[in-house]
Amino acid sequence: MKISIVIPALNEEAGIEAVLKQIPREKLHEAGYETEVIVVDNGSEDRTAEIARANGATVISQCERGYGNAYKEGFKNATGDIVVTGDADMTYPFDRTLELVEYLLGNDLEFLSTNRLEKLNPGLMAHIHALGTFVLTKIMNAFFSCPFRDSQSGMWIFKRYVWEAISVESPGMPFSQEIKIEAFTNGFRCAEVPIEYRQRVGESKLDTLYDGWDVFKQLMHRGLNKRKKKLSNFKNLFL
Ligand SMILES: Nc1nc2c(ncn2[C@@H]2O[C@H](COP(=O)(O)OP(=O)(O)OP(=O)(O)O)[C@@H](O)[C@H]2O)c(=O)[nH]1
Ligand SMILES: [Mg+2]
Repeated sequence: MKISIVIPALNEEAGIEAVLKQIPREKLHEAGYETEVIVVDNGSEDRTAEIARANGATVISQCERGYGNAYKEGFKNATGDIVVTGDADMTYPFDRTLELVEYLLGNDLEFLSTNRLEKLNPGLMAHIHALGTFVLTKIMNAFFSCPFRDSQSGMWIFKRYVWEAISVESPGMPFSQEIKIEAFTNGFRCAEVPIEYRQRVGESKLDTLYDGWDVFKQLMHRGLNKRKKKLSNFKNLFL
């Protein structure tokens, strides 16, 4: 069985080497998995691509900026049976890839997301981001009856055929909640597992106001559309 690890990166020269070194490729190999590591370089102006290549990753270029655009290009190039994702900034525990993959397979799951909030060390995420994530997650839960507790987590472990069966359009940060909504509402066997969220290396690319608004807008748009569709199935009849 083959695992594709897909990592979007925009100017992450400070963290990319440590992220790639954290992936337990030998341990995965010993456990019988073939691995490929794909770094999607999203138009970096620093040495991200060069460092990634030197550390054994296949580097793919996506010139069109955006977190979602980067993932779409990465998934298009992934050839594994299972895909594992995460940021290029040391916040996600890639060193636990084997356990996460075995959790997916052992529980007969198709899409496993991760929850950063349950074990969160309060110093590691800005209060505004933690609060924003909590509120956005509650809205997502209400609109789609989907029980994820961290709608914004960027580490997912899933069977690649799930990606081929769903339609995720967001070019930017809303991609993260959209992939979860799509996997869940299309009936795939989903679950969520708590992970340790770690100290970021390098500068954040997240624009709290712009990205927060973008994520909120996409959620409301999708949620209200779904509601409208449901209501349009109801006919007002007159005798
Ligand atoms: N925000 C953003 N991230 C991108 C883009 N292209 C690639 N990325 C990568 O996507 C990942 C997510 O961006 P981050 O800046 O870590 O956003 P975040 O995780 O919400 O914020 P932090 O908690 O500060 O890390 C990182 O690996 C980025 O390098 C882009 O256009 N915008
Ligand atoms: Mg990050």
